[in-house]
Amino acid sequence: MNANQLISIFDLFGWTNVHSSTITSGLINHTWKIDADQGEFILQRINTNIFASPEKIDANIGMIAAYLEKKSPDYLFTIPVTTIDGNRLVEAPNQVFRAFNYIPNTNTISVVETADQAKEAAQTFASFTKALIDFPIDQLHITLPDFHQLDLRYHQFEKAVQSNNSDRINQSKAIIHALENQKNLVNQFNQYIANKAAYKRVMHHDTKISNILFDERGKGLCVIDLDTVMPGFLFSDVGDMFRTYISPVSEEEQNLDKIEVRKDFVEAIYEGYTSELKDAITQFELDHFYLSGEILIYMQSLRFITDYLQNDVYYGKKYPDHNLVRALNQYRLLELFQASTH
Ligand code: GN1
Ligand code: MG
Repeated sequence: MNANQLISIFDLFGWTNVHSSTITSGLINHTWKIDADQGEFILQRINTNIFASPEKIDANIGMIAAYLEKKSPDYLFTIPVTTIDGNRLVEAPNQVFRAFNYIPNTNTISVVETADQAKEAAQTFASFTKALIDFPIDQLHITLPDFHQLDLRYHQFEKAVQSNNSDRINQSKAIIHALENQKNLVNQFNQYIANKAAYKRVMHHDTKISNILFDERGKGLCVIDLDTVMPGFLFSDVGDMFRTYISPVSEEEQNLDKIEVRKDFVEAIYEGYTSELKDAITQFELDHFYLSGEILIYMQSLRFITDYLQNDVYYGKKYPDHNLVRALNQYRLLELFQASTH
């Protein structure tokens, strides 16, 4: 995307004297902070190779906003601003843009540094699901079909292993074997989703801590990055918190010896999440709380190695074996997490 294209997007929103700076960092979308005469905004480019139907995302956000406004008017929820022509989405080839008002005096956190932060984040995601506990869930669009379907992710992995990418398959023999040895998790996943006591809830599906806006005192104000908000099971949000909060280093860390499970952070997620959602959470969901972490960490390792075997088409790479290293990183985390929770 060149500067002129970006400027024409600014024009559609009616922004003048724009100063823009890149702020993230996600593997899929791109985000800018905008300072203009009209105020401060967050501009996002949605990758439509991955999110094929941005209008479904927008419809979900609109329905949820309308519901919350009626039922929980104090709940802070951000909805995209409109262009001069009254549109919340701006279409360009292979990409779609949208913008939000920037909420002043808020911070994001990129790495979970304290157990208190983990607890606060868990509470903030739980309160989102809690505020929507009676939302007519069938009205929500599925923005990414089968997103956290472990069974399907495993099949995609198997197919990638059977491909002709012999160099990369040779490079990743050990991790392929290790992942195959953990296939029992796929069975446990299938039993989980088939159980009547596993409720469908409004899940965020991307509960990394950078998807929360905090106030200056470290209190979670609201959840952001709502593209994957759709019906799901509790394991999705819970599991992705374990995956992304418990280790002092992220999935990007190449020195695997730095990966750790911080037990007090594991407890903090449990405390924060279950205390907030206590009236709704079922015994079944509690019994499978830690399994959620195994499912999501395992799934992420499968997804990274699958992408490696498919030449990095989904996640991209910054160095040659990037997705192999990410897969190994997540596998190490899985082993450590299993050792600490079994
Ligand atoms: C992607 O782009 P980002 O960081 O928000 C991915 C998540 C993965 C994550 C791993 C739509 O999220 O599922 O957990 O990368 N989102 C999609 O970093 O595939
Ligand atoms: Mg995301």
